[in-house]
Amino acid sequence: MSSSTLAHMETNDLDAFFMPFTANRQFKKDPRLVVGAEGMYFRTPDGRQVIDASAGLWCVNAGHCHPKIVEAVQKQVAELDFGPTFQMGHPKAFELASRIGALAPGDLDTVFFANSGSEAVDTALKIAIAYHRARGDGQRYRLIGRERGYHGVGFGGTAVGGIKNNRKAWGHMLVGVDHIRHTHDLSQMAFSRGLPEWGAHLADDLERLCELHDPSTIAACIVEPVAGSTGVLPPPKGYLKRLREICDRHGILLIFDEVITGFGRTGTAFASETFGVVPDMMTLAKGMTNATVPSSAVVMRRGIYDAFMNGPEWMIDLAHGYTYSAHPLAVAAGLATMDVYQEEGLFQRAADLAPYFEDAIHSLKGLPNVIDIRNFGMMAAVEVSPREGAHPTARSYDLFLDCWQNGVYTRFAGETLAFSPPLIADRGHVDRIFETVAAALKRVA
Ligand code: PXG
Repeated sequence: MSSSTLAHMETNDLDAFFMPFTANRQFKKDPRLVVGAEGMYFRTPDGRQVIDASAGLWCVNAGHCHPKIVEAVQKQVAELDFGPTFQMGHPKAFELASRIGALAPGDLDTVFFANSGSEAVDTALKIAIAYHRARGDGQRYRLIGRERGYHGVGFGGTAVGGIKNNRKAWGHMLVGVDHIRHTHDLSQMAFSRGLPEWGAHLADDLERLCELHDPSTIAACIVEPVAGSTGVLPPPKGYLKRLREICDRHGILLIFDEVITGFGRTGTAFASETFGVVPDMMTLAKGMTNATVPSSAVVMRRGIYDAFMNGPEWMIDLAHGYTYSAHPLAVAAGLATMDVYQEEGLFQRAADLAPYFEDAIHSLKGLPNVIDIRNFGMMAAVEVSPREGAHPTARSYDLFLDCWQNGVYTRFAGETLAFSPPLIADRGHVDRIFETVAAALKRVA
C-alpha cells in the first residue's frame, strides 16, 4: 500500500463509504458511530450507552451480542468456515431448515436459504412464477404488491414495493407488476390501539386487479402482514383473511413478507400465526439469526417444492441460489438463535410486554405535533405533522436526533418515528424510551 493511501486511511475519510439509505453529507458532518453493543444497548466511541429502541434495524430480537449466539458463531468459524450448498451440503443447514419448518404454520415446511431480506423476496417471487410454469400454468406472470409496502431493494422487491421514493428510478423495470391500495387512512383509524376496526374491505382491491388483468395471469400477491418500514401499519381486522380468500378463489399464491414480523415481533413465531392466516410462502431474515450473521429464507408449502420435483432426477430443480445460501456461520447463528428464542421464551415475552408497550406509546397522545400513534405486538410508531415549508422529514429527523443525543436510538421514516425494541426489553426500558421521546416531542418544534 502506498504511503499516500495509508495517510488517506489514517484520516478515516468518511467519503470512502457510500452509506446505504443515508443522507451522506448530513451524516458525515456530524457522524453517529457505535463501537460496541450488549443486550439492549449500543456503546458510542465516547463511552455513552444508547438504548436500542429499534433492535438495530428490526433484527436483533434476542438483544445484542447474545453470549450463546456469539459462542456458536465463534465455534463454527473454526470448524467449517464455508461449505457449498450447490450439489453439496452440510448437516446443520438441513437442521436449521427443519427447525424453521417446524416453527412455521400449516404445511409451510420447506426452506430455501438466501442472505438478505431482499434476496428472500426476489427468490419468493421467482419461485412463484416458476411454480406456476412447472404446473403448466405459465401465463401467470403478474406480481401484485401493495402501496406503502417495503420488500427490499432487489429489482423484484423494488417493483412490488410501494414506497414512491424507492421506486422512482427503478420501480418500472419489471413488467406485469401492479399494486393494491394501502390500508392507512387517518380519517378512519387515527390513534387505533392494535388492529384498526375499519378497512377489511380494502382487501377487495385485489378483486379489482383480478378483474382488470384477468386473474389467470396473476402469479402471486405479496404483502407484509404488518407493514414496518413505512411507519408500522397494522392490518385492519379481517383484512388478511379476506386477502387469503381472494387468492384462493383465483389460484394466486399469497406471500407474507415476514422479514420484520417473523420471530416474535407480533408475540408469536410469525404474524401468520398471530392472525390465523396461512400464506403459501413466507420470507424471513433479520431475527432468523438475530442479525449476528446475514441470512434469510423463503419458507414454502410442501406442495410448492413438490411441483419442482417432476423432472428427471439428474436435473437441477430450480436454477437459482446464492454462493452463501445456508452459509455455515449463518446456520450456526440461526440454530443458536432458535435455541435462545425457545429457552428464554422470547415470543411469549413479547406478547406479555405488548400491552404495556401499547399504553406507554399511547401516553404520547396530545404532545405537540403528534397526529397518530399506532402499534401491534412489539412494533409501534408515532406520526407527526410535517413542518410547514420544510422538507418532509425535517421534524422526524430532528426528533430522531434529539432522542439519539439523549440516549435512545430509534428509526425515522417519512413523518414517523418507529419503535421495535429487542424482545428482551423490560418495562424499565420501555419507560426510558418513551420518556425520552416525550421530552423530544416537547423540545422539537
Ligand atoms: N422485506 C421487509 C418487510 C423488510 O422490512 C426487507 C424485505 C429487505 O431486507 P434486507 O435484509 O435486504 O434489508 C426488509 C428490510 C427500517 C428498515 O428502518 C427496514 C428494513 C431494512 C432497513 C431499515 O424501516 N427492512
